Amino acid sequence: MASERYDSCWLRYEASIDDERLESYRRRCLHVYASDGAPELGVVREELRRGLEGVFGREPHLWHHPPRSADGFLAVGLPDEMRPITESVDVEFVRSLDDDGYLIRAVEWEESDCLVLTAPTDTGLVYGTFHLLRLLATGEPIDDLEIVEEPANAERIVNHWDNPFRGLVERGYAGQSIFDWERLPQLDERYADYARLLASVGLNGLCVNNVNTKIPGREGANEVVSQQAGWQLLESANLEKVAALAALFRRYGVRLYLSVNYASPMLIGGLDTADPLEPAVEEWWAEKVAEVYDLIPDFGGFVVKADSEGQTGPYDYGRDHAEGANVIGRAFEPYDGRVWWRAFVYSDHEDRAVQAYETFEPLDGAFDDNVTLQIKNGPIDFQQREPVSTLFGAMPETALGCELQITQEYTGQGVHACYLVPQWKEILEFDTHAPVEGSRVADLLADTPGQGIAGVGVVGDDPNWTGHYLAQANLYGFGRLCWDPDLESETITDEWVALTFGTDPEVRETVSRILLDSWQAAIDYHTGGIGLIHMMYNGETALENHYDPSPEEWPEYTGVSEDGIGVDRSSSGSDYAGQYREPLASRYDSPETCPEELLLFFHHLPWEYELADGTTVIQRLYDGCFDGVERVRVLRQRWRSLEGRIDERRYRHVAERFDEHAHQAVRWRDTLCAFFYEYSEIPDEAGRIPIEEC
Ligand code: GCW
Repeated sequence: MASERYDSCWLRYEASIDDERLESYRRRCLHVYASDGAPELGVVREELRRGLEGVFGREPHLWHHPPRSADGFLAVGLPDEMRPITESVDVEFVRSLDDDGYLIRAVEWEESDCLVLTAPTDTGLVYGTFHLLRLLATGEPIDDLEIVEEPANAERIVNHWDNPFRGLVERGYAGQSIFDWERLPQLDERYADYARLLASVGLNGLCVNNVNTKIPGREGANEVVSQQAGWQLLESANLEKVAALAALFRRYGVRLYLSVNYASPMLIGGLDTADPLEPAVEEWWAEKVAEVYDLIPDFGGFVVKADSEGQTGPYDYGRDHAEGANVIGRAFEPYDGRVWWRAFVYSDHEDRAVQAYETFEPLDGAFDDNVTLQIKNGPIDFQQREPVSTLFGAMPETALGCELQITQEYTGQGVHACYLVPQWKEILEFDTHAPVEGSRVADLLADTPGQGIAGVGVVGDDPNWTGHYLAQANLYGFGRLCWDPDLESETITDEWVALTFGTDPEVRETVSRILLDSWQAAIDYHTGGIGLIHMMYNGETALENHYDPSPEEWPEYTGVSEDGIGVDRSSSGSDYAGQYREPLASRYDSPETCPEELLLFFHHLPWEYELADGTTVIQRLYDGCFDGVERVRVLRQRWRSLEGRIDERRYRHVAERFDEHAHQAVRWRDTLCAFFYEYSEIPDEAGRIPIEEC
C-alpha cells in the first residue's frame, strides 16, 4: 500500500521466487494487454501494475493492443473484447458464468505463451486479477493454469459496527473507525486500500454503521451510547457522504449498505409513528429508498436491528416481524437491493436460546422477496463455541443470511490470538438435515440471490487494521470462505501466511499451526471445553466488557448449582434441542449421544457424571482449563521460534500479545476452576489448583 501510515496486510506482493518460476512469470505476465473502458478496469490496471512490480521488481509494460514482443503476455478483458481472448476461450461459456465469476487460462496465442484472464463483467475481472496476483505472490506455477471460479454465495458482506460522527467502533478492538464522517464526502486513500482488501478476498458488500443506530430509553447508560448517531446517515444531508464512499467502493465491486433505525420515519421523517401498517410510513420508506437510489444506483440495502436490546421495532406497534420488515422490503422492490432483517431478538425469558426460533419460524413464507433474515450462527451470541442456530433449515420459504463475528468480542478481543476460520467451517459444514441428510448450512445459503454471509467487522484505524496482527487472518479467511465455503481451513491459512509473511517453509508451517490450533485453546480456557458459555464479565457501563472472566455473574447461562452444572435444553428443560430436525433433536436430547463439546450447553449434569472415557464432568472441566493454558503456551513458544525469521516489528508485536494472552489464559483458568470448586467442593485430582489463593 502506498501509505506509511498503515500495513499492507496480505497485499504486500513481496514474493521471493526462484529463477525458473520467475522466468515463466516474465514470459507470460511482464507485458500486459488490458482493456481500460470501465472504472473497474482502472482498478485492474492499477492493481496489476502494483502487484507485478512487487513480483518483478520493476514496472510491467501495460499495452492497449497486443504487445509486439518476443515474449508472451497477459491479456485481461471481457471475452469478446480482444482477439487473444476471443480466440482462446469459449466466449459463450464465459458469458454464462456468474457475474462475479472469471476464467484464467494459460494459452498459446500466435506462437507466444500467454495467459488470458476474462470474465462476464468488469467486476469479475477485478476478482480474477486478485486471484492471479495471489498465485504470483506466493510463487505458484502458472504454465498450465486453467481456473474457472464463481462465488458460492451471492452476498458476501462486512457489517461494521461503527458509530458515525463519534469515531467509535462497537466491539472493535483496532482503534477508532476508519471512516471520518465529518470530513466525508472528502475521501481518504485508506478507503481505497480497504476496498482493495475486501475485493481481494471476494467480498462484495459493506455496511458502514452499527446496527445499534440509537439507544432510546437507555439514559443513565454512559454518554457514549446516548451519542450514538448512526440513524442520521439516512438524513438527506448525510447521504451525499454515503454516496461518495459508495462511488469509491463500487470500483472494486463492493456495494454499500446502511444500518437504519426502525423509527426513522419519526426520527428523520417527522411522522408521529413508525407503525409498519400505516400508509404514511410505507410511503416514507418508499420515498427514502428512492432518494438513496438516485444517489447510489447500486445501493445494497438496509440492515435492521429491531425489537432487540433497546432498539425500536414492530412490537412497539403490536405488529410482527414480517409486517415490520416487509414495509421496508417493499420499498426496495423497484431496485436491486434489500433489507437484511436481524433475527437477534430476545427478551427476558427463561432460556434465551429458544427465542429466535419461536419468533421467526412461524413467519416462514411471510417475508417479502426483498427481505433476508440475518441469523447469528448460534442461538446465543458469538460464544467461543455454540451449536448452530435451529433457524437454519427451519425456514425454507425465506431468504437467509448467516451472521458471523469477525471481530473477537468473546474470544480475546484485540489481545488473544484466535483464528476463527475453523469455527466458521464447523458452522458452514453443519448438516441441518433439512430437508434431508447432507443439507449443510453452506448449501442452504449458496447459489441464491439475496442470500449469503455477513460478518461483523474487525477493522479500525490501527496501523495494522485489526488490532492484533494475526487477526488480519480472520478478515482474509472470512472473505475466502464466503466465496468458497468448501475451501479447507489449511488452504486458506497457508495462503494468508504465505502472502503475509512470505514463503519460507518453516515460517509458513509454524504460523499456520499457531493459527489452526488457537481456537481450541480459546475454547478450553474460556469454557473448560464441554459446552459451557457466557462466563465473561459484563460490568455496569453500557458497552459491556465481555473480556474478563466472571462466571458467577451468569448462573442462568451456566446452570451452576451445588448438584451440578450445565443448562437443561433437552426435552425435560427448555427443549431447544427439540427445535432441530431428526436425528439431531434426539442426538442432542440425550447426554449419552450429545457431542461432548456441547454437552453442558444441552444438559445439566451432576458434577460427578461420567463422560465416555470415565472422567467426571468436574475433572474434565479442570483438565480443559489447564489444557487451554498449556495450548496457549505452546502457541507462544512456536511464535518465539520465529525470532529472526520475520521482521522485528511484526515479531515483537505478536510476541508481546502472546505474553499477555498467556497471562489472561491463566486468569481465566484460575477463575473458572475456583468457581467450579466453590460449587462442587470436589478438588482437582491432579492437585493443581491453589484454591485458597483464588
Ligand atoms: O454481541 C452483542 C454485542 C452488542 C451488539 C449485539 C448485536 C451491536 O455485545 O455489542 O450490538 O450483540 O449483535 O446486536
